[in-house]
Amino acid sequence: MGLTRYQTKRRFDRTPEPAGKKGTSAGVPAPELIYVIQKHRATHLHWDLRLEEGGVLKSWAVPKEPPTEAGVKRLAVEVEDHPLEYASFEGTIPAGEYGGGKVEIWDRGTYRVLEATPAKRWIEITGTRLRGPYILLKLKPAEKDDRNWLFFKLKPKEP
Ligand SMILES: [Mn+2]
Repeated sequence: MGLTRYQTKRRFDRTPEPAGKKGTSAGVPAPELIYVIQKHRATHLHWDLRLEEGGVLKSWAVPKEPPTEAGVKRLAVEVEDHPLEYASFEGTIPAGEYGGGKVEIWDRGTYRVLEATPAKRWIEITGTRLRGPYILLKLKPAEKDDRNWLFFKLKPKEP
């Protein structure tokens, strides 16, 4: 995924520059990965954003409804990784258990990585409610244990 941005900017049938061997091949988009958001009526209603990464679902709890349009920024609190099978989970976690409350799938589909660093994910989401380019941005990248991120949609030409 490190070369995706380099490769998408160039037409390797027209430039003598190397296409690069790592990452995806020129003209071939990054693989489609699991994207899901579960609405979770726990003690505090929130939306769990989950993105397949490295064989698990990276997860963020979003306290307000995730944005479908550019211009709305949401706090997204990083939580523990979940197993891939969790993407299809719906049901009621019993009261008194961790996360007790109703879980329902609010949106699901796929996403592609456009650029990823430890403090940033620039992704293209193909869901039903959420579609298009989104950013996850760590608020305090220097603080390793800080779990607060921002989640927002980009206008088509950004960044
Ligand atoms: Mn949750």
